[in-house]
Amino acid sequence: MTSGPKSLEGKKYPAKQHARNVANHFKTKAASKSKDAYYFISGEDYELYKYCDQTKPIRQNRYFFYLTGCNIPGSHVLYDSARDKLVLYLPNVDKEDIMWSGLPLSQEDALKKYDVDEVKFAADVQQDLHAAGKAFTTDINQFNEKYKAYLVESDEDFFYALDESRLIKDEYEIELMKHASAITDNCHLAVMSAVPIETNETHIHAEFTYHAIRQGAKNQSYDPICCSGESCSTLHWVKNDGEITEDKKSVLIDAGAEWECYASDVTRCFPINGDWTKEHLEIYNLVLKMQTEAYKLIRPGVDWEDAHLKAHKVLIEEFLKLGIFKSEYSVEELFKAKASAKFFPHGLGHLLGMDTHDVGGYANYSDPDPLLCYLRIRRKLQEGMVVTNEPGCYFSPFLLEETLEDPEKSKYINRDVLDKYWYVGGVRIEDDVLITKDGHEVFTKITKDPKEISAIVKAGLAKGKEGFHIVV
Ligand SMILES: [Mn+2]
Repeated sequence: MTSGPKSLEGKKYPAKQHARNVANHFKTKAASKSKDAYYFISGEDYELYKYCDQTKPIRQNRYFFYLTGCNIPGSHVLYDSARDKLVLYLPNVDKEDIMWSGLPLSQEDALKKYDVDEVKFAADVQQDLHAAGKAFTTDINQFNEKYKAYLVESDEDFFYALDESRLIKDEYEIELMKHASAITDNCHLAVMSAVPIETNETHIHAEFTYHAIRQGAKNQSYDPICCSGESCSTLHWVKNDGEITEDKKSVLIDAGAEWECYASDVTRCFPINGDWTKEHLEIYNLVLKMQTEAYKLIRPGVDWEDAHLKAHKVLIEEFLKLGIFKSEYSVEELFKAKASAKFFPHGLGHLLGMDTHDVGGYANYSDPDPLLCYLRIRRKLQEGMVVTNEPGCYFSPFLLEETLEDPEKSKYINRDVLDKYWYVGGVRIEDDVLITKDGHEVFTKITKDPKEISAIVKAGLAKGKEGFHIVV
């Protein structure tokens, strides 16, 4: 699977339609400002490390990619909305570069490859911008500074138009994201299957990225989060260096491969020796129920907050059944007291696209409500959005310290029951979900059934260390 999805063969990334979508949103938001407007965005370019002739890794500017589908460093794009004309500017051809890096893409081939009306070179940018007069851009930076006399940066309405366009994924983007998810499924399966050679969190990180690169995905959507035991309670644990000793019992891996600048973001948990402990399985099933109940609400028109708060209610109900919350309190009382906030401190999910936490969610991190302040989508769901459904439940001494020390907050909790769960650390289950006309479609196919997971881990263990090639 080192080449792209078959369904996209012979098709172009729909850059022209993206430019039109931006223009439509811009018109609706700011009619006079957007009239006959030009948009100009510079892509990322090579930069050297200080005192060194080595280049920094490049992550393409997402707004530039959205309007071109082009990953060539040093390119620019200009859209003339009045004439509906999209021009891609490739970097000037430099003979010395050819010696080191080989022949660049020709103008003719670029025109065949990209969905643009014309392909020019960077040397033409100045005169074209001069003819345009003014052009909206995202920001003035090191790649477009020499054109700043022509550029209008950081316009709120222009950003709004870009972000509202990126919010709704078209068929081409959906195929890229499904492909990223399929690669990620295989990587998670590989990680679950290779426990004999995973005696440190680093090995899990290695196994995941190795299998992503083998499938042609050279970039990860974000730094993989690989934890075991109590480190599973740290939401963005990226040290990934803990020894995975038998006593830790639980593993959590949150990682996703990227395909052509499009992300996947998936979390799975499994027991180290294939056998779930009682407490680990109880929390796993609880989180699975949170996710299942949230799925029942995931369709166009539903407020994301409602799905998120539903997941909190499920956590409260299950904590009452497990005895972690005292049975003298009702679900409603516990919900009003926001007693679940520190056990499920993040949001149910976020938008997913070119960015892992994609644009257009309008989070409100200063919301005083502890149940909502980290929720990254504060709007109704619409067809064509891609979101993650990722409830979690954590036993973090750091997060719970204040709750346990405050009698008003700790009165809901049976401390002796809670104490049995610290070693689990945390459980999160995360899948990538497209909002469809009538409901949703889940991209991620890797199993989350605890019995199947157990069987996969055990089959790997049965192979023993000798079944794998490892460098010690
Ligand atoms: Mn996520």
